[in-house]
Order: sequence, then C-alpha cells, then structure tokens
Amino acid sequence: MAQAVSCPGATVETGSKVFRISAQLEAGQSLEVCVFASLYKETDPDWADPIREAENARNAGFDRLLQEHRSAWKKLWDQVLVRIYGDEAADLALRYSMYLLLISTPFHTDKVAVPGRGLSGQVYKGAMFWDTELYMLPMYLAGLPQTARNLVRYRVNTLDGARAKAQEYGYRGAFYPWESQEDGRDSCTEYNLTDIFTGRPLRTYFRDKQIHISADVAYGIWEYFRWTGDESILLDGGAEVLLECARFLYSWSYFKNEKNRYELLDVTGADEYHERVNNDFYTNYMAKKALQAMDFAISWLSERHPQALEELLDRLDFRTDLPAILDLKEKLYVAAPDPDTGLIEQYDGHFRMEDITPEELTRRIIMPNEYLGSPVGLAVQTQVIKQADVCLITALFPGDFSPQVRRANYQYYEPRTEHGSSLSSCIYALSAVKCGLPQLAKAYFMQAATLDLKGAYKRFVGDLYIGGTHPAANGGSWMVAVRGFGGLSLEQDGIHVQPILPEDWTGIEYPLSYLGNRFRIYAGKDHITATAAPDNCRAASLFLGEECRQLSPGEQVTVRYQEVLS
Ligand code: IFM
Repeated sequence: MAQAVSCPGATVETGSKVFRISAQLEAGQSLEVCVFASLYKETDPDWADPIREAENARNAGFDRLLQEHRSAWKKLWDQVLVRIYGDEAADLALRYSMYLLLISTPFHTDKVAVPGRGLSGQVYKGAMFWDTELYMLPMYLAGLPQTARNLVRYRVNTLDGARAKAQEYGYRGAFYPWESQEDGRDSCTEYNLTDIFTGRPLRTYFRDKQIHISADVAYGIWEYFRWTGDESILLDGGAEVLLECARFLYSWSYFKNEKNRYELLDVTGADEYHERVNNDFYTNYMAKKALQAMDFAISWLSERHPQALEELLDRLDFRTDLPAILDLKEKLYVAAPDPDTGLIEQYDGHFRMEDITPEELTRRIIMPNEYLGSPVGLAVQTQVIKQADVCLITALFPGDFSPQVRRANYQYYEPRTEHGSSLSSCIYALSAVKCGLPQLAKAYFMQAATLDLKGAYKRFVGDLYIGGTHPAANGGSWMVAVRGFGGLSLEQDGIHVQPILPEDWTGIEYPLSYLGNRFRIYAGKDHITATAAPDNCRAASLFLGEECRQLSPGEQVTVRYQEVLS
C-alpha cells in the first residue's frame, strides 16, 4: 500500500509513514489536501509498484479519477442492475445490498473470493465460506459471468489445501475449509466460542463436521458450467475438484448393510445448532448433487475430451475408486417426505427433540448473547433451528418436490427457526415464493435486503463480536428478487421465467446471462418482455411464462402470462 499527497500552496514533506504539510493560511482561507492511495497484494495478477501507482494517481488528479470511478461504476451497474417497480423501498434496499456485495468483490483475481463479512468485521479473519457458492454466485452468473468464473477458480486454486485437510482428518479426496484462506488453509478454530457462564473456550465442530462444504464447492462449479457452458472450467481444474470432492464424500460415507444404503454420519448441516448428527438432509442432498455433477462431468469429458479425461483419471489414480463412488451416487440415503404429512426430517431423530417455539426458547435464556448451539446450548435438545436446512433444499430445487411437500416443510420449519444466522431470512423468503406465498416472502425479503442498511442483526455471540456487512444476505436478497419473485430458473430444457410478484410490485427487471448470450428481462403483472443484447453470438430460446420463444441478437419479445401460485 502507498499514498501520495497533493496540496497546492503548501509544502509537503514525505516520510515513510507520515506526511508533514506546512502552509501559511490567512483567516478564512482554505487548503485542499488530496490523499491518493494505492493498494496491491503480491498475489494480484495486475500487481504494480504501489508507490508508482499512487504517484500516477496524483498526477492524474482528483477530477479525472472521479470521472474514471463514475464510468467504471456505470459500466458495472449496466451489467448487473435489477430494478423493482412499484416499491421504492424494496428497490433501494436491493440496490444497496448489491452495492455492498459489489464493493467486496475481487473482480481482478481468482486468488480470493468474497469474505464472509465483506470488507468489514474481523470475526472470520477475511475467510471465505460456502456463502460464496450458495448465496452469491447466482448474482454473478446473471450479470458478471467472468467474475463468477474467478470465484469458482478460487476453489480450483485452493484444491491442495482441501486435500491436506482431508488427510489431516484421515480421509481421502478434498475436504474444503470451512473458513477458507487465500492459500486454502482452514482458519476456523476448534474452540472458537467462549462459554459465557464459565468463561471457558467451547469446543465447536464447524471446522470438522460441516462436510457439506465440499458438496457446495462441487455444486458451484457445476452451476457455473450449466449457466455459462464454459467447458474450460472443467478442463482447467474444475473436473479435478469434482472428482476429489466425490472421493472425499465416499471416504466419509458409511455403508449400512442391512439397509443397503450409504449414510453420512456425524456431520453438521446448514443448521449449526445441531452439531454431529446423522444424515442431515441438506448435507446428504447436496452430496448427491455433487456426485451427480462428477458423473455428468465424466460423461461430458469422455464424449468431448476423452484424452483429457484419461489423463485425469490416471493422474488421480481414480479408476479403482470410480465404481464405488458411482455406487454411492445411486445408494446414498436421502430422507424422503413422509407419505402422510409430506414432512422431511432434518436429520435422524430430529422429530424426537423437544418441540418448542423460538420464543419459548428465548424465555429460557439466562445471560444475553449466550450461545444456543453445541455443545450445551439451549437449542441443542430442541427442534429450534438456527437457519434453513430442509427448506434451503426445497427453495433451491423446488422442481424436485411437489407443491404440497414444499408447503408442508415451510409451514413446519419456519415457525421453529430462530434466524440466528444472517443467511436465514433470504432463504425463507425464497422458500415462501416457491410455496406461492409472495406476501410472506416479501416480509422476509425486506428483512434480508435491509439487514446492513438498518444494522438489524445479531452483534454478539457470547463475548465474540460478529458484526460487519453480510455478503451472503446481500447475494441472498438478489436470489429472492430474481430467482424468486422474478421467476428465473435454469431447467433441463433451458431458461424459464415464471414470475410471482408481491401485490405492490408492478414489475421487476433484471439481467440474464446464459451460454454466452445476454438478455434483459422485464417481468410485470401480466406480461414478460425479454430483450436480447445486439452483440449476442446466436439466437436463443427462452421459456417466458408458458411460451417458448426464440430471440435473435437485438430482438425483443413480449408475452402475456397468468401468474400461477403453486
Ligand atoms: O456460513 C455462515 C454459516 O452458515 C452461519 N454462520 C456464519 C457463516 C458465515 O457467514
């Protein structure tokens, strides 16, 4: 980092740490001081000498830099802007939320991703979480696919760290860090909370047991590939990550003979209040997705790049593992909805826990900020959960569940959620949209989108300050707006737009990037308009409401539709 100062009319003495500025001023006379700072990291691909860059900035001058800054932001907003019509507060909240996410984005490099607390908040030591793949990636995929690629590439670059972590715990393959650093090490500590009653460190298992992180990483790579069609991600290390994550899941799994199925035991799912459980729904479901992604990638490579596949299988010595991993893909246990109630049990035995509301639980709290999760927190023996686990899956993959199952699980889990994580409200918003409940969804959406604007979040757990901005909630709000209300989804047959708007919204407009083509979508109460960018490389089909329409480069198409509340 370096600074340069400009201060016309004064003498500036430059030291290595301080500047001394001396000037004679008449009463009422003002002095303009401009400080130009430059900041580079040694891993930045565009690294330049910071001192020279700060001096270059000073020579360019404030006005020119301001102009460049404005045009850079304009270019960025032109690619990503989402507009909500009919609800100014929602429009502003989403814009601010996106702004926070954008200023935390390392556009220029694939050596880091977006940290869990953005540019602020010390608690996570600048570390990157599953938040990136599950909550943020969708925004980048729609407007900034090159940035999405960088974020996904960060996981390719840190594969060795994930391999080392798997080895450390006695497994094979890639066990990605819970709190990932630049070099792929896990900075999550084993005792990362303090017992507020005794002052003693608490052993938590975020680092050891949230194995879903490897499935999430695989899912992120696969999502990138599905939306962009950029097979170079597979060839440049992405396929290797998919194989190594699958190998890790296999290495963790346990084959239960009498049930003829594999299980994932002793894990912590998305709901962090219940640690070390068996067959957490989110974990098993995502593991299955990751294994399917590996299988698809192998088929894709074997058809199009057989030599690259052969080389990869040999290099990873994967041929002996492959049949067993494919068997795991087929026989991995994923809890089915109860045929009578439609309910999915979050993990083995969850429904046997004490069934109380978060309000009742809160009344049992003795000390403010006491930790509700493991090992002895108040929520552990109850059905109160921290954040969505089953509903995260039904919200992300609504097409895999009947409307009755989606609704039954929303109605069961939502009142039992304490929302102890900033990742919670956006998912209940998305879940509510997917249950055809746009008004309920709107309330949760506003909570998520205004989280940082209002500063209305949990600040302490025990004596640990956990404040800062919340990129996952920022990206999650985008997901609710575009993938929820705006109805954007990528199905097996292609892109679908099937909006469900809250009563007061008259429309929503958003960018879409798909297989290298760009579009803007406007979804109103009774019509959808899609506009293809003039420089698209070819015509593309989109499902707008119930109609499949072809759009040539530069073409605009409008269809009338009827909202279907599932
Ligand atoms: O990744 C999340 C986790 O799910 C809940 N606690 C905070 C983490 C970082 O945002």
